[in-house]
This record gives sequence, structure tokens and C-alpha cells, in this order.
Amino acid sequence: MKTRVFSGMQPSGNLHIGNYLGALKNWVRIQHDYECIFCIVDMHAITLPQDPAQLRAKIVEIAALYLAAGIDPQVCSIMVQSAVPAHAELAWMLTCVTPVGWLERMTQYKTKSAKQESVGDGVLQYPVLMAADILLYQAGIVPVGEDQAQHLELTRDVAQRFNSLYGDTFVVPGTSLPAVGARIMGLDDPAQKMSKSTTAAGHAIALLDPVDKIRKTIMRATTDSHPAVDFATAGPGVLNLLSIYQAFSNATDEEMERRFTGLRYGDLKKEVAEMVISHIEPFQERYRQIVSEPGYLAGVLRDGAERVAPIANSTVRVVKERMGLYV
Ligand code: AQP
Repeated sequence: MKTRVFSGMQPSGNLHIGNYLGALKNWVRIQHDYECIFCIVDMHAITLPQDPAQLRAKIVEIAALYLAAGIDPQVCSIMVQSAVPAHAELAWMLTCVTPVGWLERMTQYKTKSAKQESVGDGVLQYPVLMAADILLYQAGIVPVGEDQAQHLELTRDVAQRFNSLYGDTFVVPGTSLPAVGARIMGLDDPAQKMSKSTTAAGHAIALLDPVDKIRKTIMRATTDSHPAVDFATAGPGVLNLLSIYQAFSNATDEEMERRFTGLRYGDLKKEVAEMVISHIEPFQERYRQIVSEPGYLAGVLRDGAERVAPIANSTVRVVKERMGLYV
């Protein structure tokens, strides 16, 4: 039997090249080697305020982006989190075995709660819901970007705690980070992770940005005061541009050094822009075709949910039995 893979994205904004290089590209690469479930985690998105109509539209957009990136719905299950109620059921049961201190230590909780006057409980519980998503399917591998590594560590802790309290129940999952592109930084500020929720101009390249905008954003990216690429002394902005190029092109470290050493920053940016655009243009063309058939997309999401629901329901049943709930 193939190892099961689970991962997801929040429909909380415009997917950017960080989401693609950190996660989606990896999903496409491994989809034939494992039994994959790729989710649109809408219940995670509502941990922060969302406009309902916009959220509904984003769910469909993200599903179309998964397909445009090359996820094959014949091989993988693509589904929306809220379409399978077992996610919420298991999340509650796991909440009851998770110490609050574990959640308060999460970096994402600290960052997101610092930006708000009043912090919703969902922001704190976010990683428990993520643990439920993964453990529900007994996933062995979870391909994510580096920012989610801490949440995955927590998922393992929750699984181990449950297993030790109630007997072996959950597979303890492993993380899978890409070798290059696990943490793409903001183009305006290479000290900050590229993020959907940062709306500053020049920060991110969205997968659906027009080509002209992509070129402009890259040409204006923050670099450093050196004139040309030197791998030994390059600052974070230049390293970020080089990572973007390398992750899109799959070039080796040696190829990167040969191609870019001594190149002036303006020329580096031109090459990065062309590399990104050469991938994004056909991607956007596929996206347009996919959204022109909304019935097809709805069918993909319905099939995905129908395929995974029996696995999820059977895990919930076992967990209820182990915890002594009424089944
Ligand atoms: N900058 C990044 N570089 C590499 N990978 C990244 N990911 C996110 N940002 C980067 C990975 O993309 C997947 C989907 O993430 P998510 O939708 O759960 O959102 P997130 O991790 O909270 O990241 P965002 O895009 O910055 O969204 P907001 O601003 O809404 O929080 C994950 O695998 C993530 O690691």
C-alpha cells in the first residue's frame, strides 16, 4: 500500500510563488509516488475575518490553481476541508488532549495575534485543526514550506500524546520540505516571509499576476549595496532572487554559480523575471481553461470529498471508541 500524503492551502488571499515553490510544486512532483490528498483548508481561513462571498470564490480559485499547477484529480483527491465534517470533529477531540502552553508557543500564533486587538480562539487552535487534517487520514508525509514545520512538529506531539493516552491510534507523520524554495522571502523586504496576508506593493508575486506586474515587481526587488552577484557575500535579497530562479529552473548549485557569479543585479533580475514568467504564462493559460468549465471543477471537488470521507469517518469512529464517546 502506498504511503498517504496530506497537505493544504488556505483560501485566504492570492496564492503566490512562495506557496507554489514551497509546497505546490512538490505536490505535483510526488503525486504519482504516494496516495495524495490535497485540501483547500477553508476552516483554517476563517480563523481570521473573511468576506464570505470572496472566501467562496477563493476556494474555487485555489482548486483551479491546484489543477493548473498539474495536480491530476484522477490520481489525487482534491477536496475542501469543510465538505468533510470529520475534520471539525477530530479537531475538537484533539483539542481536549492538547495543552494550551503548546499552542501559545507557536510562532505563527504569536505573529498573527500581535497584529490584532482581540484574538479569536481559532488563531490559537489553528495547529490543532491542522493536526486533525493530517491525522484523520493517517498521513505519513506532509509536504509543506518551512513556515509550517513548527505546526507539523506539534502534530507529531499531539499524535504521540494521544497514542500514549489511548493506545496506538495515529500514524506519526514526517515533514517533507523542498531542498530549494522552502522559504521564499518578500521581494520588498527579504527579512519577511512572502505572505498572502501582506498586501504591501512589491511584496509578493501572485500566481495570477499579469506578466508586466511580475516583471516590474522583480525589477524593483530589494537587493543590497554590492553591484554584482558574489555568492560568498550576497545579502538576503539577492539570495532570495537566486533561490526563486533555482527553484523554478531546478538548476544545480554549480550551474547557479557558473551562470550568475559576477552578473550585475539588473541583469540578474531580468533573468529571474524571465524564468518566473516562462513558468507562470502557461500556468495561467491552463488556469483560464479550467475556470471556463465550472461544472468540471465542482465535480472534482465533490469526487475528492466522497473519496476521502470514508477514511476520515473511520478514523473518527476509532477515536470516539478509544476516548469512550458514544458511537
Ligand atoms: N514564503 C513561503 N515560502 C515557501 N513556502 C511557503 N508557504 C507559505 N509561504 C511560503 C507554504 O505554502 C503552503 C500554504 O500555506 P497556507 O495557505 O497554509 O498559508 P501560510 O503558511 O500561512 O502562508 P501564507 O501564504 O503566508 O498565508 P497567510 O499570509 O494567509 O498566513 C504551506 O505549505 C506553506 O508552508
